[in-house]
This record gives sequence, C-alpha cells and structure tokens, in this order.
Amino acid sequence: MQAHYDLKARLGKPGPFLFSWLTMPSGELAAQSARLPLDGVCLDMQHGMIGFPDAVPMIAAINAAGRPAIVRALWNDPGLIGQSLDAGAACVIAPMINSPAQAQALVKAAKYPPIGGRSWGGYTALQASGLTAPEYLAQANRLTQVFAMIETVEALDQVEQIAATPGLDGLFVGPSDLSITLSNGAAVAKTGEATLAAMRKVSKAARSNGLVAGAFAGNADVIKTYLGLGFTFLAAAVDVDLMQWGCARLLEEIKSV
Ligand code: 3PY
Ligand code: MG
Repeated sequence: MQAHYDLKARLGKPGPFLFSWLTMPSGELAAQSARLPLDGVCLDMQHGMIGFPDAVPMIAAINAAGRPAIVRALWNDPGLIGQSLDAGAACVIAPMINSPAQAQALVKAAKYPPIGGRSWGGYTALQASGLTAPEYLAQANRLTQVFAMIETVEALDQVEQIAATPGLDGLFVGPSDLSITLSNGAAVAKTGEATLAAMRKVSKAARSNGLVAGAFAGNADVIKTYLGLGFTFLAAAVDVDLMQWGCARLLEEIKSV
C-alpha cells in the first residue's frame, strides 16, 4: 500500500511549498483541488464552511490523490486537533497561538509521547498511512506536521519563545489578523510596512529555531513578497478566488467580440 505522504521530508527540500485553501465543503472539490499543479490542499475549518463530517471525505480524497491534506483548525482545542489528524491530515495549522503555553498545548494534542500526549485510536489515519500500528506510532510524530499561527501583537512579542516550543514544526502567519492587531483595528494590510516588518521577525524566529516559515498569501503578488521574506510554506489561493479570477479572465478574453 502507498505509504503516507512524507510532508516533513518535502518541507526539508529547498523551494516553496504552495497549497490551495478550501472554504467550501465538498469531497469533489477536494479531489479536484488535489489534482491541481500545487503541492497540497488546506481545509479552512476556522473561517471556511467546512465542518468535521464534511472534512472526512475531503481529507480521504486528498490522500487518495497522493497529496498532503492540511487542516486549519477551528481553534487550538485538543479534541479538534486530534480529530483532524485521526481523519488523516498530514498537517494541522492552529489559529491564534499567542503564548508559549498555548504552543505547548498544541504540540501536546498533536504528538504522541514522549513529545506530547496525543490519544491513540485514529484508525482512518492509520489505514491511510499504509503502516502497521507499531510503525504508525513510531512515525506519526514525524509524519504529522504542526504549525502555530502567529497573528497577533501578543504572539509577535513572544515569537522567539513560541518558536522554541519542543515538537513544533512551523510558524504560520495570518497576515490579515496580524495587520488588524498591529493597526489596532484600523486596517487589513497583508503587505503593509508594519506587517512586513513583523513578518521578517517571524521568519527569522522560525529559521533560527529550525522551523518552517509559513503564511497565508492568497495571490501571486503576495506570494512573491512573502517568498522574499523567507517564507516557503504558503497558502497560494482560495477556492472562491480561483473561481472569480477564472471568470474575470474569461470575460476579459471575450470582451472585444
Ligand atoms: C489571517 O490572515 O488572519 C488568516 O488567518 C489567514 O486566513
Ligand atoms: Mg486569522
């Protein structure tokens, strides 16, 4: 049987890792997205319309296509984190990690002992991995990647300590929330000066602690800007945006007819 996608090995290779960001609940959408020429598919279970019963066939479809399934969890809740990994996600991104204690709780939920305290029983993940139970136990902490979202001033102030959390695999910037807190509610500015200065700090903290630096980008210009800051694990485009861009391009191309 095909072994579980080795996301850690892939992220250890040079070059960007770009993934789609799904907000709509559909196994078929997940299957089609997994066949796009991108590196992975993320289900946004925080702001997307995807609940756990929706996510189960979506994760299965992504795994069946040989791509890694990434879940942006609804919250840093051990039940939600464990459930996503048990459903076969290769990576969990947890929102609003604002302190080292919250980062430690995240790792505890996502990794088995001795690193954490993940509870055993994810038969879907086990079957999808193609491994025996002892093999899965031995490899799961490496096969499941855990990213802490840095998206507040509070998190930024403690980013070095958060990045030093044992067992954490990466930092993931939510630039919209980050810019909102940096501006005290005045603006969403994904490439504003203050946002980019803050993101430089996050990228440096990630790299100096051996973590992967990730961020939500969402379009080509932002991807280019963030790559320039050292971020490599990037949400490239949202499902609804891809539809809108395709439609706008279609209308543009037939404008002169
Ligand atoms: C943010 O930019 O705040 C995010 O959470 C990405 O969706
Ligand atoms: Mg956010």
